[in-house]
Amino acid sequence: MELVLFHMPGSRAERVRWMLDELGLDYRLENIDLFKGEGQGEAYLAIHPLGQLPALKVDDDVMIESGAIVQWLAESVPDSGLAPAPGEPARRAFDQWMYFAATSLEDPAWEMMLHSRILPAEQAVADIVPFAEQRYRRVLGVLEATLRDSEYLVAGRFSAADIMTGYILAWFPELLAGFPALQAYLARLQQRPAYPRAAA
Ligand SMILES: N[C@@H](CCC(=O)N[C@@H](CS)C(=O)NCC(=O)O)C(=O)O
Repeated sequence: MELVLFHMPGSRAERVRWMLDELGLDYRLENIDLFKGEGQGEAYLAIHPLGQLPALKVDDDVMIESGAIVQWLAESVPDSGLAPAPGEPARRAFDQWMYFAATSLEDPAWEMMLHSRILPAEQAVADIVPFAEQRYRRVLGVLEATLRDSEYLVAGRFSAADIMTGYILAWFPELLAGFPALQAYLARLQQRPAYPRAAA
């Protein structure tokens, strides 16, 4: 199976790179510089119709959406234990935290990111940031309570749900002050050899 990951350091493609490295799979990186507009070039739009990262080419097929890709990769190596099989009791928690990371956690974090660090001043709406931060802190509280008694989100062992979550937590490490279980959790994830060091 030939795998090509369309990637830029720091982008959501890091989730996929992290999973590929956890699984020890061979792949090629194709760098797309979003800041130079390469995402919206004709060549890349033929790969990803929104011009976003990541995209993973699997032989002649292309898959988009970081969460779906990470999950599919974990399931394609069942012995990895990085995704409980459908039907296993732990699968409920797995599905829950995968979606939680991609929606409840990522949405407010992305609003903060867009309006405080990415959009040019004339497009950024500064008033969005404190409200998004408030929502983000509530979500962090939920994760903190879950991780107080458990090293990882699903059945006490590392899984794709931790990749989805840890990648977002690394965007604003300063907001983890006051959430000691989350600080320890992120540090634990960052110690893994496969953790993508450019993600922060
Ligand atoms: N839900 C998508 C979001 C992809 C996404 O927004 N990627 C960003 C980079 S982290 C991007 O490509 N932004 C450029 C754009 O939207 O034009 C996923 O998780 O794959």
